Amino acid sequence: MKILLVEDARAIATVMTARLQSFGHEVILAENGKIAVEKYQKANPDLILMDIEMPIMNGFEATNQIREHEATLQWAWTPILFLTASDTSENLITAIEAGADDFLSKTLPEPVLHAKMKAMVRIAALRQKLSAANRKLHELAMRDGLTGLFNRRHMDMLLDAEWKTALQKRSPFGILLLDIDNFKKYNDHYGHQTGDDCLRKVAQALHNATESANSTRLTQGAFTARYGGEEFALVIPNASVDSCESIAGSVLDAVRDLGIPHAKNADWGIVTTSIGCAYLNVASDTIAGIFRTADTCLYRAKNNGRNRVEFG
Ligand code: GH3
Ligand code: MG
Ligand code: MG
Ligand code: MG
Repeated sequence: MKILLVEDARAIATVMTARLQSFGHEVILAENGKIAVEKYQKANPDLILMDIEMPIMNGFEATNQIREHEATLQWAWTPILFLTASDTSENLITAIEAGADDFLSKTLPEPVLHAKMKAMVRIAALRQKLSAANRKLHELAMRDGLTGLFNRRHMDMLLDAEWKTALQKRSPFGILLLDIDNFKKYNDHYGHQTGDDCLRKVAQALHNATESANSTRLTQGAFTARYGGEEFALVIPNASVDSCESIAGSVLDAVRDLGIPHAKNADWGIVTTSIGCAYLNVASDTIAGIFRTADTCLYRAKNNGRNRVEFG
């Protein structure tokens, strides 16, 4: 374990450090509460052993600050054990109320300290497993299972924040809605499994085109999502008209370039898409409004013969 030991008395710190190291732990030492808060943020320890009386900042205040910081993070919780001179019930109550999880007497016999640390290792291991599982769940919850793109729910969440910023800064905003042409016929002709493969490939091409636009700074922070069924959305915050047109063109080409055979797609013989592109010089009104415009443009692209982009 990585243990942050917070103790101002040098003699105690030296003895504790030597003991903890002899149990196989890494020890980071802080001489007061203020240094402890700084080192906690940098080192992300598995356990904090916290003295109470210290100069500059005492253990109670340091614990408060650490707990406040954890409250701003997801899945953050570091066990804090107070180090006390005597193990009275009054000390225990004060420690817990200050946000500590337990307390240890500084005069604990070495084997008892060893045993306590073994228990803390088990908690640390479980904590790591839990936060890994939570991160994985969090990641899964924002992705569409078939394509791996952001799902609609996550897109709506990101959009909310992007739209707020755009309204505040009066910055431009672009939305692309992309729909695969004659996809029902594709499914009917090639089967649903092949249809799913096609959706994955189109999603990947869309994602790659977006990433490439972001990395060449054509767009900044553009992202894609599966909007529903065989429809995808590309959100382009801070868009210029030129960047919207350019990315719409490259997405259209990227899907064509996949060259996925589609015998029932007019005379093209390959999978193509129709794209509706809505653009605002200055974000205003509601996010629903710009989506409605993109949808209208998409319908126009379909009505005008498919395999094209329409702007609005
Ligand atoms: P259009 O060119 O006008 O867009 O015609 P279309 O056939 O693509 O449009 P329509 O909305 O009639 O059909 C969409 C099809 O997309 C129907 C549905 O079976 C298919 N689809 C939606 N989601 C999935 C999916 O997850 N997997 C597969 N294989 N097909 C899907
Ligand atoms: Mg002290
Ligand atoms: Mg559709
Ligand atoms: Mg379609």
